[in-house]
Amino acid sequence: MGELAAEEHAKYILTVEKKKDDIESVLMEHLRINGAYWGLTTLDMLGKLAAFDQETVISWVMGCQHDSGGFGGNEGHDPHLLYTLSAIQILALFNQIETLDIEKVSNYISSLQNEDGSFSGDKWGEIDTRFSYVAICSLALLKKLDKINVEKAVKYVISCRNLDGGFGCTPGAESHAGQIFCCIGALAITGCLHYVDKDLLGWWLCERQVKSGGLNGRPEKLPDVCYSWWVLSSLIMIDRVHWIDKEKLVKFILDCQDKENGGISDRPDDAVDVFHTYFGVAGLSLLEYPGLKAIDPAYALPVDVINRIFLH
Ligand code: GRG
Ligand code: ZN
Repeated sequence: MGELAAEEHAKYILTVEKKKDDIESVLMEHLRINGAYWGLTTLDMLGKLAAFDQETVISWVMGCQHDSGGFGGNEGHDPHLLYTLSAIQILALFNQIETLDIEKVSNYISSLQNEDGSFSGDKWGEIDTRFSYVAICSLALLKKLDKINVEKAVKYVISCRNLDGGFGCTPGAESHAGQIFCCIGALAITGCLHYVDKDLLGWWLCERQVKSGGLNGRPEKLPDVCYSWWVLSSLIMIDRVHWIDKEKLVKFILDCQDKENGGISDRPDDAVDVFHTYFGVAGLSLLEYPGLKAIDPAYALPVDVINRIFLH
């Protein structure tokens, strides 16, 4: 199986960032701020964030902010909660949260809470537990959770729990590992994990491991490196990570590397991308693979960054 090609992965991310006008970058233009968060967090886990020009990134991120206080996916794009969290996370990585007008950003986020406690992603109103997580994580990083009704927000998340122990995007929607990460993350950050049946959910989550060692996101689906993040972080938050075979999962992730040119793909022999490179490296970090910075399973930022924010 070999080892993690750490140098190659760092080089891959640095070159992707520079190739701003190839076809993939054009297609992903609206996702640039998300992509920047995934890439920069990966570099930090690999101990290579210093290789990046901090000032250019920060001024570009601040240029993505809209008058409303929210951030768009790129300069001139409409604001959305998903991009707002990525912007805050990037600033946190560089110890630059103070650059923000915290009042303005937190007012934008709290304006998107609905009467039932749920959150809309933007002014168009789509509701999803992803947005509950993003709002709660963002406000916690800004130390502004008091701007929302946390009790109602938690109640809404709990209302999306299913009989199988998992969570979906809205009440009654099918359990999916990605939504489970969002709901468990939101409950972890707000100190409400006691509402979760950890054994039942832990059982559903550890059943996601298939023969190859990889994890899928729902029953009968193919394994994918990204679930090494969505499933594993959830298992850690509910204290059930010892229910999966860690060694087999490490092997699956390492088998998805392009060892020559860097990058990690969703499954062995597929094309690599920045997102799955993050998920692979973050999964290995959660599995305590040597040489990687530890990542916080709820905030999706390196533990030293989280400690800098909350312990000082
Ligand atoms: C800061 C870590 C972090 C997250 C921000 C965007 C977000 C909040 C959370 C997304 C959670 C989510 C729903 C992830 C799932 C993504 C995914 C692989 C969806 C594909 O689902 P299917 O059902 O694919 O189309 P499968 O794998 O089931 O074939
Ligand atoms: Zn994936």
